[in-house]
Amino acid sequence: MSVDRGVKCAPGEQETPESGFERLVAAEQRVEPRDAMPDAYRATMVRQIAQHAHSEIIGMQPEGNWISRSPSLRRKAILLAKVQDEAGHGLYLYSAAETLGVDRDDLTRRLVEGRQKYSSIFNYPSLSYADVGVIGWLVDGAAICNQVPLCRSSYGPYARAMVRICKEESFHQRQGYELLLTMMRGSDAQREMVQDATNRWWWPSLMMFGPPDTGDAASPHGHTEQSMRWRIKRHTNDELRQRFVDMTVPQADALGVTLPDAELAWNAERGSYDFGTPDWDEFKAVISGHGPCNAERIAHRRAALDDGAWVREAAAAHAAKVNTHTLPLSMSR
Ligand code: BYC
Repeated sequence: MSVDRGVKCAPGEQETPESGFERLVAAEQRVEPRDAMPDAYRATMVRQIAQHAHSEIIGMQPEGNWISRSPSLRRKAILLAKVQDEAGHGLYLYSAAETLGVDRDDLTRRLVEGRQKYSSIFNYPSLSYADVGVIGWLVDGAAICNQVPLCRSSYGPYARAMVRICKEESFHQRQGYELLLTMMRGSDAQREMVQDATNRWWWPSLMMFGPPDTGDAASPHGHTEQSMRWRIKRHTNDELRQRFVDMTVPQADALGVTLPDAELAWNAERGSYDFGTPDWDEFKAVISGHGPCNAERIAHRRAALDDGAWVREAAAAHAAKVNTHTLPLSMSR
């Protein structure tokens, strides 16, 4: 399909699918499913959106672990709603991926067979109820930092899905912080639980932003440069990581917890916090399947897929029956 959203090529210039795509992106217009796009752009979008969708679905597990052991009915209702929101995010994202010509079932197979990644953060265990609060505060906080710029991502269906997801993530972050404030006003044992959870989730939260932009731990086949040219990504991984640290340090102070980094210090010259280096060897191990919970997370997802097969078959059979009854004869064959 040719590109015609008021983005015209120069007089005398011959329009090609490639130049149409480039002009669209340069003009900050959205690329829509029927627009011509380079195969590599399509493959990058499928990879990123699928990885994101898988993260939302696998991300239900660490918190879902605590639903039946919530300390009150109110906390249970809040957590249940939050985990359901993550399922919804997964569904928006799989739908966005499907606009690129891939199939959700196939993406799920690629996940359970270890052929597609999901966020490193969900391969850590949630050991106490304070983890529910810290996941909301730090993990959703990092997600917001990373995802707000994606609302301006060049691929239209992804950018639009991100607008709604970010609104819900902001709400999630506040519920986590509110839970932690309540625990910090409680007993010494509760304050210790919050500090312990903060100690365990801080460094993995910094790793969510991906490998560093430069240095030995940078990815040898990193995507940032190309993705920034295509306006999929708007900032590098390190820029967003810094933004997250700057945003979170005052929140930790207000809460009364210590972030587990001896190198954390305000740098007046840069107008930002200096901070230590995450353990990039650990990150590499986690994203290549060797984190503390990788096997458990995938086994759980695979079991849910197998256990739900009869539901999907029944739903498909029902849909076929309803369509046969309601569509005109010419359309029902
Ligand atoms: N974990 O060149 P890079 C949530 C991989 S859900 C695993 O920087 P890119 C939430 C990367 O895929 C949070 N793998 O890549 C849900 C690449 O792999 P390949 C999920 C990672 O794509 C429930 C290689 O490392 N958010 O918030 O330009 C409850 C090189 O990296 C990770 C999203 O998915 C990682 N952390 O940038 C609560 C956001 N980081 O190709 C909360 C959308 C990197 O070598 N995604 N890799 O196999 C993005 O913004 C980007 O894809 C990333 C990575 C910034 C994550």
